[in-house]
Amino acid sequence: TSSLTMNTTTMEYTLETCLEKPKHLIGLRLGNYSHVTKSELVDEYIEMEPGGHLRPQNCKPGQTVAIIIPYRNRSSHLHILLHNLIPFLTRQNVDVTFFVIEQAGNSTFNRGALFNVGFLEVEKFHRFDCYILHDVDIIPLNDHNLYRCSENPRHFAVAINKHNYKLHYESYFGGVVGLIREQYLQINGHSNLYIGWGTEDDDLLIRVRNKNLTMVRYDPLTARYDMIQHDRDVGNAENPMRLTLRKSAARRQDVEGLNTVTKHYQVLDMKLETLYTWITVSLNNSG
Ligand code: UD2
Ligand code: MN
Repeated sequence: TSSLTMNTTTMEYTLETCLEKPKHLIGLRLGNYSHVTKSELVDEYIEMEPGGHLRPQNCKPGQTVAIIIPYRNRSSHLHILLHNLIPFLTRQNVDVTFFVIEQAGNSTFNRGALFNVGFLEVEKFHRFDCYILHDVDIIPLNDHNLYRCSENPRHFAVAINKHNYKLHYESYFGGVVGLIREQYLQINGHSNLYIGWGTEDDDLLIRVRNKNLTMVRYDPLTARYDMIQHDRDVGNAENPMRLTLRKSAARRQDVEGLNTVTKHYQVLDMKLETLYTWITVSLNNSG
């Protein structure tokens, strides 16, 4: 059902603003984990526009959303994620663009730095209202979990299968988070210093709280996810420095992060594909 209104002076139809909570949401469902190829996705989702842009056809969206996915060597997870997210976001009437930020080579993976790189590179296309920072392997199950930003930073991935659909711990901030552009700038993004697995998500919440921002969550039934089961990747070993680094999180916040990431990376390639904008970067994890 589209919501057209006619302006009786100009005799033109204008689209009405999308409802905050669309009527055709369906609630909790199982994820779809069947194997799917990139070309099958391209064939299935003809509504995708170059660079991975999806937008509501029947109403005017309230905000523009960028979904940033840190990535290396997880194509099957990426395809499953898109297979679930595209119909999910369509039902939610989200104006969204997908960005995959791929770390090149075999330097140790740095999830935090990749989000900072993603934010800066995405800004060159468009200043999105809302940035959703999304693991490649985690599937939202309830479309009442609205992929939008509000005045407070949101932790989306509250209840994950691997933690029996319960919040892992009170200050857990992993998996999927969302912030408006101004807030990501205000907190100076992620730390770039977490090289390898772990604790960069805790550091991010320390940054949020240190700027007196309040993190919000939906209830666990709404914010329910499945993480596709996987082993630890080669090149993403547990970071032995992670707990030491966390102790200085607040002190480092303003001097290290989004404002210093430019010295850590180079863009090697950028492609506007049907399903996403793909940005390949080399990271040097020193200093
Ligand atoms: C947990 C958190 C995650 C992050 C991580 C610690 C959940 C659901 N997720 O994930 O947010 O805090 O711990 O760093 O609790 N990736 C690649 N290729 C690689 C390595 C990583 O694409 O070789 C990306 C991918 O988007 C992946 C994410 O980094 O989802 C996190 O890595 P993980 O899934 O291996 O770590 P996990 O599940 O322990
Ligand atoms: Mn994972």
